[in-house]
Amino acid sequence: MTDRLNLAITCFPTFGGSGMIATEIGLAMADRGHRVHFIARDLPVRLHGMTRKVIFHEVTESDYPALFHSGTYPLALASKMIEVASYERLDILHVHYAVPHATAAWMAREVLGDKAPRIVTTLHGTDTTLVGIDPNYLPITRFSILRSDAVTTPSEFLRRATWEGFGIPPESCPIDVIPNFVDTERYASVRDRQALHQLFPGLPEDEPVLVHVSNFRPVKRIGDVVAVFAAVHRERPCRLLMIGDGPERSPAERRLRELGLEDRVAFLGKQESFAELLAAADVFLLPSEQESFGLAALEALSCGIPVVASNIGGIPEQVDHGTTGYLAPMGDVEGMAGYVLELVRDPELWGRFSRRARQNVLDRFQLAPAIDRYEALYRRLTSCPSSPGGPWRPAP
Ligand code: GMT
Repeated sequence: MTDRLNLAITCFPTFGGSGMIATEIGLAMADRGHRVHFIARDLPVRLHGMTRKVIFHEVTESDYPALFHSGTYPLALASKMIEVASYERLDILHVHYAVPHATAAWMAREVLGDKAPRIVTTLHGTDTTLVGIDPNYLPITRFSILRSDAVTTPSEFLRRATWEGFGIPPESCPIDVIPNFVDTERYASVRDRQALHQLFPGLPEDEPVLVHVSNFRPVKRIGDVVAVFAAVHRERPCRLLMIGDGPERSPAERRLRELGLEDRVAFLGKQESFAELLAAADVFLLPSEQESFGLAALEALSCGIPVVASNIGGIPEQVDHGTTGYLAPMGDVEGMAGYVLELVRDPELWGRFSRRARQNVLDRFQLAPAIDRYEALYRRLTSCPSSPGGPWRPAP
């Protein structure tokens, strides 16, 4: 084994934290001299313009309509994994999001036998807390997690939720917590209100701008984002910036029209880059029902923007209540609105939160130490002898 690892990453190519983290890991590993492949349905969003650093393998499904009622993607993915692993002699296959990626990786390993790369599965949240534990997928997801050579989660919360949700005794599946990270240079605390003036023409200097970024799924409680904004606006005129898209966007736009607040809100849809907008805003809202980590909140904190969020999942592991943001019980929109008002009414308090938010990210959530940990994990696995035709960990 040479020092240079041959690594393949599988992730969802669309907008969303798991794909972003997977892409950043791949790019950082390439910067460290490793040979990096991506195996995915499409070029991951953050790889646009970066393709010369890595090798991209597109997964293509065949269309055979008379027979296939639904997607054969996991089979096509497993086949592509087998192909790439065989011809490229992969050391590591790192899959992000268990459903269906960990299962495709397990299928590939079965075919490859002792030529299989080591498989790392990073769980991201709904693959454990929602989709993975759905009885329609639970047995195969549980099995695929157990058959991975290593499993990681971005938070302590998700580690526990995985053991509990799948009924896995911790000793039969050690899980490494490697917190998500952020590029602190890209998400910097350079405040330029000018960035907001195009979106909100005539925006007064002292008018607060609240911001939310997500995939607008029901777990994000977009209705609560609107309700918090409306409650704050009653006391102190403000604006709301909504970045991302998904099924809850239209209902939110409808509700804002009913409230007569539509002119005070900008919906930007999916954006490839929005750091300068985050940095120019005042408070980030994340009233989610589920959040294994909440990467968007970390990006806001990195820009020095205090976060007001629900006190659930992995959020308290990165947002310190009363120090870098405020946490309230899920659904407590009045409480969250009260916290936003505290912050926007008191510039000194806001400044303290902002400085500590940035510092906390610099101290705990930088990219390089996280990449060190993934690299050490890969090395640990590749230095471990493989038991013939199976994982080196005890079988489930
Ligand atoms: O939030 C989502 O549904 C998207 C999902 C994803 O695949 O990107 O996000 C999950 O992974 C992110 C990256 O680790 C985490 O920051 C999010 O908290 C997590 N979402 C949930 O747990 C709901």
